[in-house]
Amino acid sequence: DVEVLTLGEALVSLRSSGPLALGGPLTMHLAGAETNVAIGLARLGHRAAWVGRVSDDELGEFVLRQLRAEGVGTDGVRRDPDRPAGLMFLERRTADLSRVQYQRTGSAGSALTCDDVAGPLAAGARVLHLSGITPAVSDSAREATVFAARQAAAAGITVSLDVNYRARLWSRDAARAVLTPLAGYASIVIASVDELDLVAEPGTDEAGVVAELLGRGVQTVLVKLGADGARGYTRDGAQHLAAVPVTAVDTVGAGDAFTAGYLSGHLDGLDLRDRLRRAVALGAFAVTAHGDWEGLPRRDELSLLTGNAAGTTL
Ligand code: KDG
Repeated sequence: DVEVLTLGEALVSLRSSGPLALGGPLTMHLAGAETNVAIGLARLGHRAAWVGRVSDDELGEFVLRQLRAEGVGTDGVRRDPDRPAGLMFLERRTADLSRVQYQRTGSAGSALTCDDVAGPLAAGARVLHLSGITPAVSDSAREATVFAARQAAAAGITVSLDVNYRARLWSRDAARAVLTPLAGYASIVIASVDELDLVAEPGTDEAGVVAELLGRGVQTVLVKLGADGARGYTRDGAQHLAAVPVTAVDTVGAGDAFTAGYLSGHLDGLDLRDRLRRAVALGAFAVTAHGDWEGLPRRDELSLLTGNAAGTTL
């Protein structure tokens, strides 16, 4: 039985080591916010499953192989014979600046439907994790996301929503119009500071957004602060946890790692502080390694960055 079910679009990410316009070698990785979360959870030994459509070609095969290798459940994955894989180019423009370019319009992943998610949802899970990226990729994916949230909430499944605003996919107003009602189904809402007013009235400050969400039945609001750690809010109060000091080489995927760590703590029955501790620990692992999820820890590695000073483990 599945502990965390998630759905969305998996992308093939092609990473450059220099300016894209100059060509040169690209390395191929699996990307996608929801698959990142599923992998983070599976690495820690949780039963995580991902639902989505992948292309019926070698790129779809690549996505499936990566997920299977990481122990993510793929029973609910559909192969789409008519549509290509969604691509994401990650251009390392300078050592300090990376740029994203998508080729995902009309992709297999964007063709997700309510019908694709109905079966896996009916099979049950403890948590359904959604991100604000999926409803941005197509009308049918938006309908599938809202359907999944509604079904899960009605079935007593804990719904987790990471706002994950992607400016290349939709405007803030379009996102707010979908994500604010969607948050009403969620028990856990995760956002960075600049995403908070996408689940509330525009211009609402952090305290106002938190009060509004808790008033609407959300149990926990998590605010990601990057190198400053994170804040967690429940009706019982607020907690701030500092980030783990590490050398960041690649921040892509850090938010998904944070979410995986938090959900892992939730599944393990930890209190808010210890959930946040695990969340920031996973965020630290993500930023210290290249790739969205490649550096995430197995359970026996959880204290690797926090236990001792950095250095060589002999
Ligand atoms: O969180 C990292 C993701 O942004 C990345 O893997 C790609 O899902 C992705 C997206 O749509 O931007």
